[in-house]
Amino acid sequence: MPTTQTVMIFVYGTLREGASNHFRLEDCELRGEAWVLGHLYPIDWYPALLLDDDGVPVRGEVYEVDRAMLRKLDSFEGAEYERLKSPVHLKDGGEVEAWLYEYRGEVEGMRELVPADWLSHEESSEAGPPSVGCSMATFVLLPVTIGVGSLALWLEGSGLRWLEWLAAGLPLLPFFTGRWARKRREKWAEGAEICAAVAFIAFWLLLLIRYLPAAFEAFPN
Ligand code: PCA
Repeated sequence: MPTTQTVMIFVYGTLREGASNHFRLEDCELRGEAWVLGHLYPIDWYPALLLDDDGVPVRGEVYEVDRAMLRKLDSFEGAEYERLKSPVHLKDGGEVEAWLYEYRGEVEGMRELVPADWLSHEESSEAGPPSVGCSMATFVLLPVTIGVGSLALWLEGSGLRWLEWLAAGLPLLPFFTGRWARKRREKWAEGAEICAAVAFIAFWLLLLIRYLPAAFEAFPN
């Protein structure tokens, strides 16, 4: 029977047990509490880590995850972070090589967190994850876009130009709300992006239905 290969990952921010994104690691095996040397900054409702041998111990946990989970986490963390391998010190002694997400953005002028423990910072601050507003908007906009598009097709030729313009412009909205959901790192961002893509595809299909017969009529052979 094929066994799934697992790798180790050190988490120090919202993925930690008790923090806002830990649900993403549910079912992954905890290898233990751990720390790396570096600096921790509160960027927003999530932190940044910069590795530095002259830094302070940044607290976190090591988990065992499979490759599929690693890919999911990569897509969630996005371009703001780079996943790299680093030596990590286990609290119970010993050192392991683990993946971690180092921040790639700007931290200049930002106050460093000392002690470098995101969990106690998240508990004591108001810095909760963003609401799911943009994702919700995208979910609602999907049926609205398809509905208005279909209505415009159905009432075609009735002289309702504004309805055609509305049908043409609406797919842009879920496209943007989906992008914003991702930018804000909302919990349902993946679902919102899928909805935005479906709205876009539906838009093109409606366009095809609308204009393809006319194109065939223009060029019958
Ligand atoms: N999530 C990753 C990196 C920063 C964040 O909020 C983590 O918890 O390790």
